[in-house]
Amino acid sequence: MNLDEILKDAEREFAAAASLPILDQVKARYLGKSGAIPSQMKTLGALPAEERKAAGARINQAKDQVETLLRGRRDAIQAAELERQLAAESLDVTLPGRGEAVAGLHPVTRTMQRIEALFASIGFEVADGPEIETDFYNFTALNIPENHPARAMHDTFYLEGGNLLRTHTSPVQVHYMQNFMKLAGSPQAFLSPSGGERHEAAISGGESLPPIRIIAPGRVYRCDSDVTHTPMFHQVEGLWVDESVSFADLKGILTDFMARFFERDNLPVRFRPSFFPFTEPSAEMDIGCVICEGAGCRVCSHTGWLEVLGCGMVHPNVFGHVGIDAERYQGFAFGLGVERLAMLRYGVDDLRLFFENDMRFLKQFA
Ligand code: 2U9
Repeated sequence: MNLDEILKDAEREFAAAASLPILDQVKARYLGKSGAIPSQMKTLGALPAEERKAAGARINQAKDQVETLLRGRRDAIQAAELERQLAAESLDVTLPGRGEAVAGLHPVTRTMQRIEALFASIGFEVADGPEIETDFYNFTALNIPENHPARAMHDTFYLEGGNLLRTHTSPVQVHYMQNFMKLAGSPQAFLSPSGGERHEAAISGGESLPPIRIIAPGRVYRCDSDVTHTPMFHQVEGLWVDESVSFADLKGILTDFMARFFERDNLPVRFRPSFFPFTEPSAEMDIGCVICEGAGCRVCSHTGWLEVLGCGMVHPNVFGHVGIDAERYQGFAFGLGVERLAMLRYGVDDLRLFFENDMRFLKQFA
């Protein structure tokens, strides 16, 4: 084959190569070890010496031409590929946006944060503690001795080894008071057990203890599941201990809290006598129905009243378990269910909605 034919064939084959891998195959046929151009080189040896130089120069010239053709075709293929890619990835910045999905907090979290903010505004500190507890912290320290019927009432989840899932957040306050008393007797500067307020000197002998003013929000567990009960729910409990805390303080603080929580200036309230092992006296607090304003509806069972929390003065036996002198200090405590308050505030009529994670429900609170 003469060089002109080789060049013509190369031009045609390069032009037909549609992609870089195919182009490489064509290149091998012309410039590869046993390709057309090196094969021509090998024929030089058979030529008479005086013709060899000129023939060699012609073959080199043909090789340069093949390489130029190859480069040209490679550039063209690469440019076409880039063009295709740019067209595929093109972005029309004039199109209307799809909109950002807005994240939101779960209504129970929002309710808990609202409760925390309202109590923080009157000087309560937020305390927390473990969800796995011992019998002592969940029951005994709260004046619920072994074999007391109240233990059965709590439908406790027991764990292997004897620990349990806390049935209320009250153990948090027990831990807090124990740590508080440990710090009160320590010779270093006195920090509150959750690291909040700072009291410069250690408390000794006849000096007064600083007040304890805490709320304990968190998950609690009871082996109970039906339309109005879930095995896990949320509580906020509160505790105020000082030398002269009275039932009147309890009524004032809780009445004001409910009015602010439900944004009602003159929210009717009433306290009914009740029983809890950890408080004496104990009471249940009702508010005027926030759904029907007291007229009577399905939510308040046509009574005009809604039960919203339990409360009372801390039982002296509870103080005894944490080493606080019940002769000198008094305190009030309360406990409420967060889901219940969330249902009343948002007008949700089915507790189970809080646990299903249906976006159509949750989106309404974003
Ligand atoms: C300490 C001492 C006393 C917390 C209290 C209640 C009354 C109460 C219920 C409300 C609805 C639980 O979620 S619920 O089912 N709670 O009625 N809780 S007094 O008393 C305490 C806590 C800690 C050291």
